[in-house]
Amino acid sequence: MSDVVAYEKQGEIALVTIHNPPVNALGQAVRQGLLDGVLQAEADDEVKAIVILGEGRVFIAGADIKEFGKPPTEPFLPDLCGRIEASPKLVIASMHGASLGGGLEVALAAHYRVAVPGAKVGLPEVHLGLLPGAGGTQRMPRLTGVEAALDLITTGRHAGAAEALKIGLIDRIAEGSPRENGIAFAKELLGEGKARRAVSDLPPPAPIDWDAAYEAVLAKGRGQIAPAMCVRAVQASVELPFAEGMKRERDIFMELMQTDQRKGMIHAFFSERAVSNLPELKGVAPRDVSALGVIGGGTMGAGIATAALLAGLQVVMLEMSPEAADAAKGRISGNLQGALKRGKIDQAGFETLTEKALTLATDYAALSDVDLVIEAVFEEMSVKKQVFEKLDAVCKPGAILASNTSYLDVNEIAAATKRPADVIGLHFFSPAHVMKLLEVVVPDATAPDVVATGFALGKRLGKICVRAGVCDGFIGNRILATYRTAADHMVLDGASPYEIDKALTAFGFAMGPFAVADLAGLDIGWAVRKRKREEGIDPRARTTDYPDLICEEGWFGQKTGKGYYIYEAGKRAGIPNPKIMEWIEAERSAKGITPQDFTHEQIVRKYMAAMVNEAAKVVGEGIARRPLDVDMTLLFGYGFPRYWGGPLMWADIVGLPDLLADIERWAEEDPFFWEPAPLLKELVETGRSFDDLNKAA
Ligand code: T1G
Repeated sequence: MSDVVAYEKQGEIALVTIHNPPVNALGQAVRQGLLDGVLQAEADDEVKAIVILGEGRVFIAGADIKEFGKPPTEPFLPDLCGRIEASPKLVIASMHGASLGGGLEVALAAHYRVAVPGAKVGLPEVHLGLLPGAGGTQRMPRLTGVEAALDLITTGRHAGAAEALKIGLIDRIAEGSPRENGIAFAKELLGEGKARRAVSDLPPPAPIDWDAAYEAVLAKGRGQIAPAMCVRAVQASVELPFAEGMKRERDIFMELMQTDQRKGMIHAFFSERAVSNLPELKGVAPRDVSALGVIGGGTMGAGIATAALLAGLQVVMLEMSPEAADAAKGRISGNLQGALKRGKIDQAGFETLTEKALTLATDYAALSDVDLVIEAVFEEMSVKKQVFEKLDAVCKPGAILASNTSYLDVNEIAAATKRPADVIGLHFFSPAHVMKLLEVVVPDATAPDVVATGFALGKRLGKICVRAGVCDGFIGNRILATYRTAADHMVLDGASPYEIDKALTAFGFAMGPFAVADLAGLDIGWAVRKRKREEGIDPRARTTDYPDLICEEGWFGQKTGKGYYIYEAGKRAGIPNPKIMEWIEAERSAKGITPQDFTHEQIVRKYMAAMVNEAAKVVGEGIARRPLDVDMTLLFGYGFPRYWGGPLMWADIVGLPDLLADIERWAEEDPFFWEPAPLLKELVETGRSFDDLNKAA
């Protein structure tokens, strides 16, 4: 047998065990080993049943995604599944951990399936821009019916063992090890004289209104095509004989394999794992963090405290008065109620977290023994410096002092302490217990193990951590400021905020920039504009006046019921606020601008070019380590459509030369805003892509 698949005989039962860490992915050697194992068992007359199982923490995580994009090698997975199913011996899959994608498809090719109680199953191929390509869309409906199959296949979600049993995906749940369960189930089936049961021989399920299902899934996918194509594959499982259904599935799979969305989503899959694998952290041990201090119990501080409590940390919440501390506790309890409702914690857990794990304090001395403190106080440098001076005085040696600032200079904050090596930025995104992005902002003096601790804490809180250098806005907010300005410029030049929002939701954003601003609160942008005016704005910068007029009316968006949109009570979607266009038209004429028409394509192109150009500057200056770091920041902090993989993967897909040419053309009119990024020019000159930089990092 191969070194990734072991063969063993226990009396009349053959055990074929995959051992391909870390997740038993079905690379070519594993597929060959499985085939050889089945053939070896079939050649042995004493063997009456074959058990397929996985060594390690999962059964099989699926096809080997690292093989995608390379020429397929035999045995092809669909053929292997067909061959397993055709075996004259009884084949049992004994599952544990994750059985996903091709892994579940191998199990569906078996005649019977047994799983441990904690097993998870799923066909998550849509998250890679694909569909199950080894019979999943043909076999699953025969076992579960169309509705349940479409739910799992089009969402890619995982189902637990109990649900899998209920819908007929597995036959048995057993408490033993996969090996024990497989042998016991095989003996039971043999003892009862059970026949082989090829799923493909089962009758096709009842049909549904396929076009309605297709349209509904397409609408839900917000531009993603794979989920809708899954409907057509499942439709084939009902309307065509099995072999023809398999061919239809294969054709759709190969079609999706060629799409940009498959490229973008696989880039996202590997990048969300690679983004926290930093060379400089290799071998650097993080400091232990079990008790966390949080200063400031407003929305951000309460969110951070909630995330820490849910991750099992002790939390000391410091506020300036007992009343403020109680208000903070109220916000945290409210957040935890949400976790309770979603089943993330039970009632006992809720009480433990709020009554035991959380300590309220109003005196800095309460922080003397915590391992790490995160301040989330008012975004004013003088206030931050006072806080850090006090922390420096009371916190134990080795305690890490972190700021949640979203743009202030963390070098300057560190310099206010005697322990700059222990100071770091941990920039959470609101709501901090929900948003997955954490920018780990690294000032010059910060010690490597403090950076490692920031990443370890972020991972423990379930975050996607991105290393950021120190600049105004770090990675995400700096890039946001630029593409948001591009939108404002387009408004001055003739596009309406509402057309821009529509164009970008059609591109794949959940919301356009103006609807997002209404959601976040227009006063936030107002404060940033005031700060930047105080700091001094380059006279070459094109500025817009109408946004301030909206705020001067006290219209801050959803929270005041009016902003770019008017929000009627109880309705999330607003209707355009007519006053806005009046102000915009007045400003255009005051500035002598003749409004031009913008197509949705032109809006997206300009908006994205601004995003890419600033992102290229952020990478070129070393604020972001690699292009993938920017992609993950925009995906997990700013709602960038995942099926593009991120703005710099989008740029690679659409082509850097033409993008640079557009930017250079726009720079002729506005050389200050559209100054081409040196890195973008260098990549175009050398014929490289942003992804080439990721691979070289
Ligand atoms: N192929 C290759 N590498 C994989 C992999 C896969 N399928 N799954 C995980 N890895 C790597 C991952 O990149 C990481 O590598 C390491 O394993 C640990 O992963 C024909 C076409 C199984 C739930 O989409 O959901 O089958 O960073 O950190 O948190 O129909 O991995 O250490 O170098 O995520 O314990 C369908 C994807 C494939 C499942 C475990 N299957 N994987 O989570 O570990 S397409 C999937 C996961 C397919 C067929 C189709 C998770 C996990 P590194 P990890 P984890």
